[in-house]
Amino acid sequence: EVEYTVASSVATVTLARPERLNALTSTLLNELADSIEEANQDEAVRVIVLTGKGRGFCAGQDLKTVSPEMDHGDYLKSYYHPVVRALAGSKKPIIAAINGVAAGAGLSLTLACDFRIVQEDAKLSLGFINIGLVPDAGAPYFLPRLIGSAKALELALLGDTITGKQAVEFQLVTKAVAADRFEEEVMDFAQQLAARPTKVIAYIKQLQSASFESTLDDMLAQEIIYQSRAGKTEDHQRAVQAFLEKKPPVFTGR
Ligand code: LHQ
Repeated sequence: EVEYTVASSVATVTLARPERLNALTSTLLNELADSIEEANQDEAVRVIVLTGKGRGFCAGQDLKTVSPEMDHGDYLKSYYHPVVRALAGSKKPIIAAINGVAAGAGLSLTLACDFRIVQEDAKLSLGFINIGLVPDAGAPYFLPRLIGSAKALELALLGDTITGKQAVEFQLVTKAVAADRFEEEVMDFAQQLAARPTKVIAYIKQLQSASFESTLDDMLAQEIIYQSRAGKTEDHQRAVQAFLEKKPPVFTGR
């Protein structure tokens, strides 16, 4: 239910139940967590793209699998949280390529990624409230951090659908792109990231992820640790050399 390919340093992880708008099942979520981990482990991979097969990105949990006997909390813990942790804990940059509708937990998963590129006319909805549920799959953590408390509450309580274009105004996404240019723009963006100093990207992500739970003293201590590591990378040392020789830097990720 998940397709996985690697080409030119980019791993593409594709949600693949197009007949159900890639609605999420326990099998799909297990495969998704495994694919993200595989990309994280593979040294040939420098960027991860998460996308959906067919006309949509993801319609959230497959509501055909939901029953009154099910404990939603247990389900989250078993199937969603490993995916959220794999995405949020990834040392490699992850781009959510939102190729169409993203609803419920489908939208939540994109919030745990580093970048969201969306089709202009895609429909985005937190939607949980429309079926009497609270936002989950990391959304209560990520959404207020991304767009601020008032806007996050607005999306969660109204459950409104917004277009990709409107999502840019909400600062919910990195950019919105016309459907006919979408795949090309995503791959260009991924290639640009793949050509950056991959180790240092990991350090930047780790450093920033500590920010909101830390004091200034904590963060100054953390920047000492990470800049010390960055200073020892081959990419940094070669880039300084290239600068002094008035050449463009070439980053190998080491
Ligand atoms: C679907 C779904 C779907 C099954 C479309 N399931 N079939 C939940 C519970 C427990 C624990 C953990 O957490 C969660 C997390 C959640 O994600 S809850 C939120 C679940 N998702 C939703 O409430 C969204 C429901 N779907 C929709 O509102 C619409 O389908 C959207 C806005 C996604 C797409 O609208 P359209 O583009 O108009 O497409 P459509 O509605 O015609 O859907 C196409 C087909 O896919 C259709 O089947 P059919 O046999 O009639 O062609 C839908 O029934 C099916 N489908 N979403 N989540």
